[in-house]
Amino acid sequence: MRSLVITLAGHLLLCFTPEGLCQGCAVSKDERPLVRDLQKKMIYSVDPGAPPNPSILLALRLAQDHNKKTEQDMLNKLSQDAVKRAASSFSSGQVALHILAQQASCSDPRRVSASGSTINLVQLLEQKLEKELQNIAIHDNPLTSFYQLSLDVLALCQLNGCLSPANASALLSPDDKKYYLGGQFSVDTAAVAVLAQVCLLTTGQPLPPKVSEKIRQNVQWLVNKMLEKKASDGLIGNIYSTGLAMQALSVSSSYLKPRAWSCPQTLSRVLVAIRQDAFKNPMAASQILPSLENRSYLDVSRLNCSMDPDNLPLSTPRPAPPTSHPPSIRVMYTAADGVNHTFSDSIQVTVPQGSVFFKVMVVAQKRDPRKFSFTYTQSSWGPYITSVRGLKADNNQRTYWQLLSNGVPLNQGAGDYIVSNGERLEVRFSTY
Ligand code: B12
Repeated sequence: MRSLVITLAGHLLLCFTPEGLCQGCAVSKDERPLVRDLQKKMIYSVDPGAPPNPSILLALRLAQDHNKKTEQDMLNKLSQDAVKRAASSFSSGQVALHILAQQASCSDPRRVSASGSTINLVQLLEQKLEKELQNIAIHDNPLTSFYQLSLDVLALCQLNGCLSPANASALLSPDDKKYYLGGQFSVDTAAVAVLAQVCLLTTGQPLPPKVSEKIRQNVQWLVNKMLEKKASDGLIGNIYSTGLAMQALSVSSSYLKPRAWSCPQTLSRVLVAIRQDAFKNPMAASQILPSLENRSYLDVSRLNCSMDPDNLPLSTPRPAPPTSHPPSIRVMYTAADGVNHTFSDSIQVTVPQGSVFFKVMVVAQKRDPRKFSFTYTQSSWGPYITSVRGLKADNNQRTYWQLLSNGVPLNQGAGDYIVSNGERLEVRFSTY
């Protein structure tokens, strides 16, 4: 196919094909090694002991370069995990991500087989979404979050599952309670809600005019709110929401005023962050990768797996250099109940330089278990703190344990955030 391509500073700006205009931006040829490195990091990060992560396979499938064997192995593991966990421990959004990963691998999510059993993930998601809606009716709050509800609508839309566009448009309509977390507009949630609703507008049966008008209004509101969160350097929300925001904005160009957003500017800012290793966390890498390839989660049904090149050879990852004994640093650590104000305790903790927040919590717990004991669950992003001093986070009450440094909420988790000498760290029971 012939196309005319216009670039600025090596980034794709506009392209014209015989079919018309295709707009978007992707990394240049020179920057491609950065994308391949991210892919390899995601592949090497896979922990054989942990549940496989559908977001990683989804991102690898949306990439231009492939390692077919790795992707096939991941798909097999995901199918085994889905069959095992279908009955109990899946949240609705996890099922949705599994569906998208299967679909992106040209495997039918309605027939996922492993260990002699076959399950229908689309039907399972329909049931999970029903339970979410019941929880909203009772508690005025989903079982999970509007981020996951948006993933649910996106996956059911892509698979032509049982979903009324009118109900979906009401579910994802503008409402601060849905799109704000801890007083902050959640760009991540808005981005997935945009992808889901653009899917409703462009896939399947034509919609009744009133429904499509309502969906368009929803998308316009979300796009405007996301653009309000755009900083002068191109970031949208924070560095970890920018990838999803890029996906959303690139599929909603008809909702953008001229020059409202410069994709190449945002892409350049993201590439700086990649070079600074901001995407070490494989989940973060998986969410940024599609936008580097000018792809979005709406592309999962358009992939032609038989055309994939097998061009991403893997070498054995280099073992980390032996760490010399790092010097110690001291930080102040506080655990506080910021909701009912029943306790606020501080302790000075000594840890090796380069330690993460989680290490501080472990040391504090060891020194004074009565005040600093805590529990966590292992999530796709790493350890998620679920309780401190016996006080548990509760989704129906919209409470959680917030992480802060010098009074400012962190944009990384306890397993990733590297602490510095003299820092005041805090876990604060909060509402969102
Ligand atoms: C909803 C949400 C929350 C909710 C979770 C509860 C709920 N009602 O679902 C609340 C508001 C409580 C929350 C808290 C935090 N979050 Co949050 N959260 C999200 C969001 C929007 C969606 C997550 C989701 O549902 N994924 C889909 C499901 C299917 O995947 P899952 O893995 O099963 O999801 C679970 C985990 O992701 C976990 N979770 C949510 N946030 C975080 C953050 C970390 C670091 C970890 C380990 C786990 C975790 O809760 C999810 C539901 O059980 C993401 C956005 C994104 N881009 O992914 C941000 C996001 C993951 N959160 C983020 C952060 C930083 C946090 C906090 C550390 C903020 C803080 N300063 O305290 C805390 C976690 C502290 C802790 N206790 O360990 C960042 C992580 C970036 C990074 N590089 O690590 C993200 C990407 C947002 C962003 N753009 O900054 N979060």
